[in-house]
Amino acid sequence: MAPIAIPTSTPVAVASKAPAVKSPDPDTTNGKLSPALTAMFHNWSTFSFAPIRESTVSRAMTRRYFHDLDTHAESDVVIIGAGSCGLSCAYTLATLRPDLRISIVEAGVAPGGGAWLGGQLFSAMVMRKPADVFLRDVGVPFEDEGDYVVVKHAALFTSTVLSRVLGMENVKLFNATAVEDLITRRHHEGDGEDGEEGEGKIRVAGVVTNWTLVSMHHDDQSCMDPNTINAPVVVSTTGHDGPFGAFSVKRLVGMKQIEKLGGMRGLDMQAAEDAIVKGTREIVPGLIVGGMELSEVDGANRMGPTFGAMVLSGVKAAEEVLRVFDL
Ligand code: 48N
Repeated sequence: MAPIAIPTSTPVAVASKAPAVKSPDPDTTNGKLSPALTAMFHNWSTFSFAPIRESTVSRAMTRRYFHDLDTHAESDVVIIGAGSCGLSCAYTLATLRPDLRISIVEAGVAPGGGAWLGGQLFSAMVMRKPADVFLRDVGVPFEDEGDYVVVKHAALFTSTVLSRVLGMENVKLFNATAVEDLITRRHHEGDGEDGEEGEGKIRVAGVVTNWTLVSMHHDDQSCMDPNTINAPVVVSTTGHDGPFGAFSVKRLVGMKQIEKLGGMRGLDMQAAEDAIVKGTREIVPGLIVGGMELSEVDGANRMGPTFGAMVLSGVKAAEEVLRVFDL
């Protein structure tokens, strides 16, 4: 068999660095510290914190946390996974619908998923256009390289989206908390896809949660029952790898709601990103899947170290939620 002709790759001229597109100036004091902070310099000998009792700190944390647990026990939307897709969905949805009560459940202590670095531990993050539209909306500065843009450090993207999302009144992040199952209802509305009775078909109606450390030790501890969050719509963006990767779609196979997973295919940037964004959808009633978790159910290619599909899949997932709500 003739050897495969490998196209001789001509070195790509490095595009001249366009000036970084600056996000709107944050409300700094134009590079100066406030007078109150400046006054601290050289006055440490007389410095002292206001008095406090330990129980005051404990109550300040627990009172708020249990109030949030109580309030969000009934949420309008739960987003599983605070990676680049889940956070982009949360930003879009919470911006469009500040009336919706949105819970984000993230297994890691640190939200952000795989978006703290660009690829192979390099720090710059690449996004193909038109994903720069999202960066402008959120206010993430980037260098414009023509068909793609570069955020100088992936953590700049993730921390900016995180700060926007966490600053929104209608969003609560429950991190270090794993979704370890889905709340379901029998879905009797009409026939199933292939004409059977609705028997066996389910509608997702919320999530089952536990502290992640507990979820990871069910095999070596006696039963440690979970908690729950009811919600009519769940968005699952749990990624394709990691200890809980592709969580919800694997659960759907276990519940016989989908026959089997398509399994993520090899890396093909060009094919993968369009497929993930266009394929973001409601997989079973009440459950929308986006980001790299979708590659596992659809058998889409992976795209490697480019994140445009993650943010725009999050935007599309938000649109799918609104479609369900506006039904
Ligand atoms: O960043 P990920 O893993 O997932 P996405 O889809 O937001 O972004 C994927 C992206 O980082 C890539 O993989 C890039 C583009 N590479 C592609 C390639 O070809 O390699 O975030 C998922 C988040 C993580 O923070 C997990 O901790 C969390 O979801 N998570 C969960 N949180 C709560 N409960 C669970 N059961 C659960 N499972 C995962």
